[in-house]
Amino acid sequence: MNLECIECGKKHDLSTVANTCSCDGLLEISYDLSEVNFSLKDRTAIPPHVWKYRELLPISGVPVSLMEGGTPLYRCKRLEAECGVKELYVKHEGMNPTGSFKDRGMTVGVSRAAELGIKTVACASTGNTSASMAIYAAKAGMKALVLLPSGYVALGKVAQALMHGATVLAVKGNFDDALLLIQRVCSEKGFYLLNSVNPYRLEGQKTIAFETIDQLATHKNANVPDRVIVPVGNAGNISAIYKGFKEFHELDIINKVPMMTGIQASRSAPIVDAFRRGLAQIEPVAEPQTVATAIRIGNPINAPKALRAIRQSNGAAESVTDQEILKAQKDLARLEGIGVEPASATSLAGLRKLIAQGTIDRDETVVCVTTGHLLKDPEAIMKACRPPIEVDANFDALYSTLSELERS
Ligand code: AN7
Repeated sequence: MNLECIECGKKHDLSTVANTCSCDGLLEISYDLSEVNFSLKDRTAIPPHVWKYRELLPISGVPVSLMEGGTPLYRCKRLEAECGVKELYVKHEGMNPTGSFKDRGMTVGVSRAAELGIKTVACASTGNTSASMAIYAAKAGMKALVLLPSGYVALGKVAQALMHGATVLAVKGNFDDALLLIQRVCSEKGFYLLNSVNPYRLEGQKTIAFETIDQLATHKNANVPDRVIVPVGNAGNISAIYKGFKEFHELDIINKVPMMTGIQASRSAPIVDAFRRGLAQIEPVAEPQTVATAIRIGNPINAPKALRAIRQSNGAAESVTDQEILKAQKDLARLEGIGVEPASATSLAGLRKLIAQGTIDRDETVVCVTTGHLLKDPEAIMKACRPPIEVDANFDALYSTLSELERS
């Protein structure tokens, strides 16, 4: 195993707690795959779970685990018909222990912190990272410090961080401000940073790719999807999933790497902008906005990894409006029974847009990743749906309301 800079290739000692190189490049964990004792030849017989893939994870001892991963991959026939695409699957990451994909990364990140003897873990978060870090810190007996952008974190996520015992501070600024603050606090106070700039986090998240392949093998006509569509905020997840596919490709488990396709919210879309303009680096968005508060991020720290993933896989990047996001959220809920928070619905909204543009071929097999559960953001639900109608507790009142509804 190596810890390598993605920009200059410098190898770093595995005992380092730094997340970036002296050249400021992001670090990445790499394996000598010819050395991997891959006992997973009959992988599909074992139920999915992050630690099923431990030969390709950077932790050797007993992990801090709450049985993360193993999320359902749904075939979505009604949405297929509606979107006009040949095969559509949804990988519902909202079915993890805290209701988001972050748990896959946190089990590895907190296991690493435990190996290092860390007492306090910390993060800045739009919500889900904080909820996830809080439960794994609780499980490991560590302290957790969280910085949230004040006023822009969905209720369910704050509630989780609080109940699991994190110290939660609401910073009067956006996520990007909070991330700068927490990075400095971590380096000055020796706290362990668990944002997705931490390469151990991304190792856990790459198991989304492994599981998708194993689950598709059990569906009759499918093996490797042509395309995987991922909501993008701080840009860690799309980079991690790409890395997972690349490792399975190098191990000859799959014969191609899917086209990685990243979707951002339209007023928080620096990666889409850089992709369209062919820029080597993003230009940060100073005041990001979107109803999808999870991805209200203007300066994604993993942008170099994400742009590489999208470009090297011949993928795409697109942005969607709040209106398109909310429509996709409702359609997932009402056509397929898949309840997701707004940020997660960007993958379906992006699919529709890219089909309409002709970027996505109707013959493709597509997997949309939905990253977080519906109940994370109850306030967004109450804005999107008609509230319950009050009725008196007698049959006359009930029937008169029901017939009014039938007429309307
Ligand atoms: C539901 O919790 O950044 O592109 O601090 O919660 O890997 O950042 C959340 C991100 C997509 C974007 N969907 O993933 C945080 C945070 C949901 C999310 C993303 C997030 P990345």
